[in-house]
Amino acid sequence: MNNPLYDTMFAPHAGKDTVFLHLPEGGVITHDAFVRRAAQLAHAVRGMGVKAGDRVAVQVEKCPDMLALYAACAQMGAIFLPLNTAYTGAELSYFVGDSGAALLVGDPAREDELRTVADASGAVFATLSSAGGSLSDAADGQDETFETVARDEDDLAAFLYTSGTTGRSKGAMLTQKNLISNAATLTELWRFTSDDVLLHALPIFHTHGLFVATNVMLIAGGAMVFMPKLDVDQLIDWMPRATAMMGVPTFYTRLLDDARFDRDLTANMRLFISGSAPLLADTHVAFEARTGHRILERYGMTETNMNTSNPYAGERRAGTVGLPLPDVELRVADADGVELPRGETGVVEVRGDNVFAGYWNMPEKTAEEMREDGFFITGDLGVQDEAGYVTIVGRGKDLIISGGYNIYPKELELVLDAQDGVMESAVVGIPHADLGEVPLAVLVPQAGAQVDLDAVKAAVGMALARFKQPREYRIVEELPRNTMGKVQKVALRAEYGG
Ligand code: MCA
Ligand code: AMP
Repeated sequence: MNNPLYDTMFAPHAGKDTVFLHLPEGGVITHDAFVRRAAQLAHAVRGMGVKAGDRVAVQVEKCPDMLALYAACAQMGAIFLPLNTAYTGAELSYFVGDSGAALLVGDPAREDELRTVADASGAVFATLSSAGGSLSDAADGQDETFETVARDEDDLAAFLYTSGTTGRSKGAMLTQKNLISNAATLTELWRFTSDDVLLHALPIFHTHGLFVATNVMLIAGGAMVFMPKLDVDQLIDWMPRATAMMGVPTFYTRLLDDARFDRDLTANMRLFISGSAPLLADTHVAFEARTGHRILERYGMTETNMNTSNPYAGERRAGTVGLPLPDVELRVADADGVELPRGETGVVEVRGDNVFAGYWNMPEKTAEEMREDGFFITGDLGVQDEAGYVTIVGRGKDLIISGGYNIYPKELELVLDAQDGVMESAVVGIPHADLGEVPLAVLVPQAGAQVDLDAVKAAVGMALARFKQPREYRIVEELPRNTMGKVQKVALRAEYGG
């Protein structure tokens, strides 16, 4: 193999006239057409000066060409760096600058703003969307074959930025091997084949929609119903023609809220998979009562892809994330990395080909989270039972997961603390029926000052993506602290969490 990622995921599809993407708005894209389009895009991207090893930052609405751009980057050895479409210009500037991206591909609707971002860090700018753009124009008419650039399995394939407890996002570097090994394991474990039709309503800028859902279907050779976003009507419309679905817990609670969703509608489905956030045992139970299907829950992270999964054939235990994957070593450890006896709660650590190569340009951060023996410290608190099932019982890291998106309180607190009249702030997650958790901000005014909440909200709106913004604000005289002076977020959650 001269380029393991391309040769595993994409090359086998050349010449196949089977359906790869069903487009809900009408039409299909075959496997062969997809591979040919990727080659055209690879020519276009190379024409913009991108070479193997360069980063290609992409903030584009979900569309077939965006997926083909992932394949194009694999074929030309460039590093694919997808970004949440909700990110503001301020957030994007950091990602493009930090990664040193050679090319920023953005939505034509935000061309002026994004071109400024690209210019500021010396990146070339191009546009792409389902309705076209300068990159699609440059690709149209190009040769439909492209000579695959040789790569090694340890070469980098993608960067995914993940926030952190310091408030500064880190570029997780994923190698070809990370992606291939995990997708191959999941394909086999979950028994995906070319007969499968996956309902794909997740975004493709995160691990779940791209490296789990899409990579698994590429290896299996099956089809995806490629929906722009979660739309319950569309899911219900396509369900009788599909065999599987992957989603965050909000997908499942929203389906259960719809009376049309029942046993008959799901009769053709063989598998429902949930991840990215805790699935309530209640949801699991209600889902089985309504449909007869037991949701299969799994657990992973940007840095590691997937680590555990409930079994396909064995018992799927509600409230657990299942067993370590066959090629992932997992231990529940104490603060020194020493494995604890089964049944005791500790930090989940994992080792295997799935574990990333480190954070871009942050060797000290990488070292902090990596043990000398190669185990990665996830920061999740877990417990493993005698049979090996893992339950995530909490997070050692200060993290809010809202509708499957991660929000690090520190990032919000830094913005809030900088506002006029604010002395300090604390952000905590409070329960939310639809999204699991949402952020609530507690502000302490400076002595004698007034906090202008409208001005604070406006500033937060400029700085941070909408999904990160606090849903509620409280103004208090002081924050609860322990004897060490540390803010007691547990107390804040108890007070405001309803
Ligand atoms: C949208 N909004 C949100 C979220 N999504 N607010 C908080 N949390 C969210 N997740 C806000 C919008 O800004 C907007 O605000 C309003 O909600 C409606 O937006 P819309 O786009 O219509 O929302 P939606 O379509 O209902 O989306 C909710 C969703 C979506 C379906 C839960 O967020 C989603 O697809 N989440 C999946 C995320 C995901 O793929 N995570 C995987 C990460 P306003 O109206 O005020 O403007 S990978 C990962 O975690 C690991 C590796 C793993 O294990 O998989
Ligand atoms: P991310 O940084 O987006 O990769 O999010 C990874 C985090 O999501 C993990 O460290 C967990 O805290 C959480 N997570 C993912 N899947 C699950 C799950 N099935 N149950 C509980 N938490 C999960």
